[in-house]
Amino acid sequence: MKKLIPVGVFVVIILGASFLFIYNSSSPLTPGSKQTNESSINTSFSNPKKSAHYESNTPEHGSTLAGVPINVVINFNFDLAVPSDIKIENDGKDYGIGETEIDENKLSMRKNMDPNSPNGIYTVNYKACWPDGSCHDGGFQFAIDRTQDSSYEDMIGQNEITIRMSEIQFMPKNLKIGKGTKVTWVNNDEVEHFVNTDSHPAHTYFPNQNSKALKTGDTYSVTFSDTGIYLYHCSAHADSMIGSILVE
Ligand SMILES: [Cu+2]
Repeated sequence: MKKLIPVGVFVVIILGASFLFIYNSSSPLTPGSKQTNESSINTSFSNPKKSAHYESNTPEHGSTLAGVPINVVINFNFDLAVPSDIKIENDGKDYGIGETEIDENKLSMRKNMDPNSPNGIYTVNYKACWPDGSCHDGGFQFAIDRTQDSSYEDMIGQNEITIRMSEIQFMPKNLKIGKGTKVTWVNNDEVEHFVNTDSHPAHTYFPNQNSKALKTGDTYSVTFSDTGIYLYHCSAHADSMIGSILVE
């Protein structure tokens, strides 16, 4: 009789552990409490689920964007292989366009997004697969809320605009431009700056927007020919020197 008690406790622990395991593997995103303020939509995000070899993604988990991202990009530290896949859903509808693409260096995969995607919370579920044929799941969320563009400087109608890099800031930091606008960054600081597309340090969201080191007086230009939001930063000051361009 004495021996039965420890055995009973053992059985309960095993049952409890199996239940937790099943619960976790059947729900890709567990309810979370990350909240963002100043948004007209209810942005309450689930906790992200990170797969093996995951590094970062753009848009970032829990971010609320003033426009539609041109694509969703997820970065890894291991070679991706088919059939890796990204799904971008809102209210049960898929807003991804075309096939999931694996970048040439095999460390990132991306899916283009419908430029007419409505405001709301988007859930990204992905399957990352490796050369040995195994796959792992992951997921995260972001929101689109076009009313957030009120904090963007409206420069629509100008064919060429300049962003100054001054006092370790992009000035203006957030701006709205029309399709086909040429944007030129100029470094007015004594220290070196960079223009790098998010995330840091993968710089994969919009690979055409990555400069070399810019010394005092150096310039760098990009012409934006597609609508959407372009999230970027300076990789020398990645925590504080961030900017965003909304192309309409
Ligand atoms: Cu900088």
